[in-house]
Amino acid sequence: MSELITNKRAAGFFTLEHTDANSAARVGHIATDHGVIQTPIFMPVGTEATVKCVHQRELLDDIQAQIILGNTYHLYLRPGLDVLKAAGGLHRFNGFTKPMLTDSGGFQVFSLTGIRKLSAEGCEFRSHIDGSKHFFSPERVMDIERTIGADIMMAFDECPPGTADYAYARKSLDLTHDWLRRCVNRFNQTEPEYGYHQALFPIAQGCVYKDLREESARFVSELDAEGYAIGGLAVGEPTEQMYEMIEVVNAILPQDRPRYLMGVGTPINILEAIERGVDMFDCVMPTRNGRNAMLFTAEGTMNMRNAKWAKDFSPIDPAGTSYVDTSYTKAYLHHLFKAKEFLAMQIASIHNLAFYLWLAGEARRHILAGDFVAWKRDMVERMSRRL
Ligand code: PRF
Repeated sequence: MSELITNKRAAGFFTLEHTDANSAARVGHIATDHGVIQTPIFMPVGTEATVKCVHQRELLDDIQAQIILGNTYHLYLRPGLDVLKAAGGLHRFNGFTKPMLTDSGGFQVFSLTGIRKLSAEGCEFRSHIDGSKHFFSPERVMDIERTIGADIMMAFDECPPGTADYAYARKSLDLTHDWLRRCVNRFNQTEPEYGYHQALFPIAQGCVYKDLREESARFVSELDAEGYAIGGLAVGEPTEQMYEMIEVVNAILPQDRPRYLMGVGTPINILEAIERGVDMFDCVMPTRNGRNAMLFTAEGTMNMRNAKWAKDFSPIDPAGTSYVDTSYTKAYLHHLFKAKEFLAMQIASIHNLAFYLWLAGEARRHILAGDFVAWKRDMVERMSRRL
């Protein structure tokens, strides 16, 4: 048994406002010292202390982001802890005044296949920037996340590939649970460095194996954390298995704490997961695919490099909520992508993020209105089209 997480806020961190009568979908809010987050929520990814191609003003006013992500691995390597500490933490450094969450590096470090060495103690890896050698232990990662100063810190875990066999998954889960115990101990021994509260979210793993997922969900639930994450999904396993594992884990996680599905996914994945009781999401898809000319809309996806848009002078997305949707035409955005203009990537990133935030907001509205399941069914069908 692990030590409980003791370094926690006295009053309510998460408030569950409403649960859908016809599904496991929920509406709630999370209170942080940098503001309130209304759930379900999508969190734009700001790996290197910026959401790529997007100004803070667009994030806050236009996209209506309520929380963004940072990455421990990247921020530790660059700008480095000395700079972040001198700045007074990540909020002061990048000027984002709303809540932030840092992923632990558990995922990034493990994508460095070939330049990492895993042991019970932690993970040695080489920097993708200059090849220098570094070591992440659970204790070190907690200390780094304290120095970065996000409102929500993620535990250090191992994320095995979706194709991992049972023996590997079993061994990996034991390691993740052992690291989690060590994260909790270090978290309890340390304090926030900048005077505001930091929450620690454990991550349930277990690949696609139901018994391991149940064991992990029970293990993390006993920590009495302020919130929980589901890791190790959308890493190469079939989508139906991902949905099944979400159901298995959410049946065990406490109802009164937020659940965060890490690194997921398409707009359809997000609605399916909301229906199964997930509250928080992050994914590089809206920004990465956007930079690659792919736009998500309520009526389906569009590849803006396609010649069919060359003379389409209709707005990018007449129903879109962002100013870019109605200020620019499809033909113009097509031209910008063909010309490799930076503005193309900016417009596409802003559009896609505004769409993801709109989608999460609409899900929230329909859960409260009691017609979420029917709305979701219709949206999944509409969004499946290729325009
Ligand atoms: N662990 C961590 N970060 C993550 C994941 C994980 O399993 C995933 C998996 N989809 C994305 N990001 N720490």
